[in-house]
Amino acid sequence: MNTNTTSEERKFRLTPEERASWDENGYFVRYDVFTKEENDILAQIADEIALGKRTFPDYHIFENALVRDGKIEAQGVQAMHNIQYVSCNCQEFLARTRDPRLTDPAVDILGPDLLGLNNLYIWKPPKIGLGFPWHQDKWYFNRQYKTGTTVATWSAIDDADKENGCLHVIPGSHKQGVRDHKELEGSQQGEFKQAEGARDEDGVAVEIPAGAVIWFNSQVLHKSTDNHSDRFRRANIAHYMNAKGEWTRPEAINKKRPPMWIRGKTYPGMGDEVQHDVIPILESD
Ligand SMILES: O=C(O)CCC(=O)C(=O)O
Repeated sequence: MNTNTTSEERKFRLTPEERASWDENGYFVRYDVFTKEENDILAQIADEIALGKRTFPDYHIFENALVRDGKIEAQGVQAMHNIQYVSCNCQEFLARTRDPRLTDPAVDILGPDLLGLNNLYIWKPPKIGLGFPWHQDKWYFNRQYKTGTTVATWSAIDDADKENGCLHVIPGSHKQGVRDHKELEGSQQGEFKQAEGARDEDGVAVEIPAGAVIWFNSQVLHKSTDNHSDRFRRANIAHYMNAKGEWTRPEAINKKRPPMWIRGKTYPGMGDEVQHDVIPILESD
């Protein structure tokens, strides 16, 4: 792929307003990015994984903490990691992660050569779906990758609002560095620790309809709330970094989470480890 596309050649490039919001607030929203039909395909695959109809490694599935802790009896899945890496007889998640509708704006922010980091599908079920505490994804990424800014895309599969547990952000918090994160007490989702000193009163709820996408700087403090509604609140989250990033601890590479080639060139820093295609599921998985 030609890595030197100009801003004019990228159909989905950032607008000046989006760039201003990115710089000032650390995020922006676009509406009608994906159609219902396109999102239905991803939703169907993820539903089949959650309901055990597709083979998928257990270590990429996070159970709902209420179910895990025996507090309720219900279908237990809350989130799935890295569907795009793992072969579940589908390429759709990988194609979505590389879709220029998501990656063109990321190129404007990070440059032409992109790798994909963690990818998450949150299957927040009606009534029991749990929220996540205030955190910064960059706190996690810094432990694995030496890189500058990283970009998150949060694609709404369902309408997301306060009632069903939409994303909340603290505008401008990307300018304040990465905070310490601490373990939460009690029955909570295990995925994210709590950022120190983040206050609910500084946050805003980012309510968006299905098909819309939020791009946010991974240093932005964000959280989500529990799903109190009768509706699902499903979202697909894909993260991007500049391909010149390197392993923070090369001797302790977690082989289950290699970065994924997205577009442009790769570089020696982690060249051999970059994943270009889905990983076959092994017997031991
Ligand atoms: O979608 C959510 O409920 C929270 C997602 C989140 O915090 C994240 O992906 O970092």
